[in-house]
Order: sequence, then C-alpha cells, then structure tokens
Amino acid sequence: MSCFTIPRMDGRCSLFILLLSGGLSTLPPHSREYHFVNQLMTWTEAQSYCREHFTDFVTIYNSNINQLLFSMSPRINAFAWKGLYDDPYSWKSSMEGKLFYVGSTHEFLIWANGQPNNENTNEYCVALQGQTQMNDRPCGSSYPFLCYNAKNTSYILVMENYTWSAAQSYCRTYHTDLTSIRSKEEKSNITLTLNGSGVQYVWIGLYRDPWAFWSDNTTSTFTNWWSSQPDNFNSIEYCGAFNLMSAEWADGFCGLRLSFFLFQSSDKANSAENEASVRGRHAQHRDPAAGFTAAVRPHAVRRTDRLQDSLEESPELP
Ligand SMILES: [Ca+2]
Ligand SMILES: [Ca+2]
Repeated sequence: MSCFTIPRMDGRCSLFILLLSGGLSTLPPHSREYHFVNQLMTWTEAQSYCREHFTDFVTIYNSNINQLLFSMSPRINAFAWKGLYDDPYSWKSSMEGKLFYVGSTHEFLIWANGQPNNENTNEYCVALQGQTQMNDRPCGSSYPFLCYNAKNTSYILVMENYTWSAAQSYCRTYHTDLTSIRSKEEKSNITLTLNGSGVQYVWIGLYRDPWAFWSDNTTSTFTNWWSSQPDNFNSIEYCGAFNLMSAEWADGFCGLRLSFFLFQSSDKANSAENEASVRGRHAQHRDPAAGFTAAVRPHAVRRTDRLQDSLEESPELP
C-alpha cells in the first residue's frame, strides 16, 4: 500500500478517538496566524519559503489547531506539508542523554550499508552489526550487549539476549551503562572486546526518539496519525504530511511536491509593522500578505487563507 493512500471510510472512527485523546500537549506560543499555501514544493523548499516570507512551518500543538488548518484548506484528494519531521541521525547516548548526531562527521562510527533505515518505522536503537558497523534495530529485539564500566575503563560483552531496555538496566546495575562509542580509541577497544565472539548483533547505548522535531524547534506531544501511519514506506519517509480530506497525518518522502501550512508569529508581524511605519510606504512589502503575493507569480497562487488562531485571545502565557 502506498504511503499516500487516502484513508478508507472505516478509518474515520479512529480519527475521532485520536482527536479526543489528544489533550496532553504543549500549549502553543501566544498569537500565531496560520496560512495555507497552495503551491507545490518539496518539504525543504517549503521550509525555506516559510522562513523567508513568514515565520516558519506550522507546528500542530493540539486538535484545535489541527481542525483550524483543516477548516482553512480545500477538500481535495491530496496531502500538505507541516513542520513535523523524523531525523534518522538524531541519536542520543544512553550515558549522557543528549543529542549526538551520528552522521558522516564521526569517522569511527560507520553505518552498515543502507543504514540507518528505520525499517517498518520500528528501529530506534542501535546495534553493532558484524562487530564493526552500526545498524538501527527494533528496540524490542533481543541481542547480546556491551556494557561500559567507568571505574576501570573496561568493556564487558554480555552473551545473553536482552532487549535494548533490559540491557541498559543490566549495565546500569552491574557496571556504568550500555557503552557508547565516543572516540576512535573507544571504537578500537570495543572491536578488540568483540573480536572472536561471533556475535551478529550487539546492543550499544545509542537510541533516538521517533518524530521528535518540528521545524520551528518547539515541541508538541499531540499527534493525529492515520491508523496505518507512520509506516516509513520504502524506508524513505521522514517528513510529516497532513491529509486535506481527513485532517489525519501520514509520513511521506520529503522530496514530494505538496502544498503546505505555515505560520506568522505576532512578534514577527509586529516588528514588520514597526519597520513599515518607520520606512513609510516604501516598506509596504513588509506586510505579510503583500510579501506573499509579491514573492510568487499571481497565477501560481490559487488560494491563500489567513485565519487567526482561536487561541489568540487567551491570556498571555508565562
Ligand atoms: Ca507513509
Ligand atoms: Ca536498520
């Protein structure tokens, strides 16, 4: 099944339940103005557009905002981008708990061919494969694991099959933690420890949080995934999309060209207004709406909606 199949009618019931259960979410920053842009762009192109002409991609904090976006967009058989994305390199160390981007900058950390691939949208823990290369694997899988003991700077291979969490608990109880790989020297020591063990996969202390990021760097726990999503179809879907027929979410290939939702913060609007009043009529392009229409060929804009966030009249948040 393709990632962007329109939900079946029998999927509507789950939508209703998800909306009702979406109460635990971060309150949004005060006063945002939302726009739907009916131009087709890749996720990255759309993000640049949002930041250049408005504030950023939209972050959906709760079901009210989700419904607001739904109400301001056309009922067409398509998806639109929003600010949510999944970062397959956003690994954290079990020992430090902070983000530890494992990309191409760490020459001693080498991913196995085609990894990380988050297969079946289920791989959020890291194992060493073939004793030297990394692979993201399902955290519930049971493998031998490698503890680190900080007291005597030793690496302990435990040849029992544990899930990643159980392995972490074991290492924290009897040693220091599941080992990370923080340097070339540490990688060499780990390779020596594993040498001759014959293990195929070994848990190490790297994990990540799924779908943890929004483009504007705010956080939200609200989700409205369609029942079969996210599915990381073909292992290439790391951007969040919004179904314009159902208001439900799906993960999609970031290179797809879709319409999108963005926001203008009142702070940015106010500073633009102030600047405009100083510069007089020559600064007219600072007006958000004028900036939008001036930035694109008129015939490319089929529809632009501006709606005030229903939460704008709430008291100022601390
Ligand atoms: Ca998908
Ligand atoms: Ca994998």
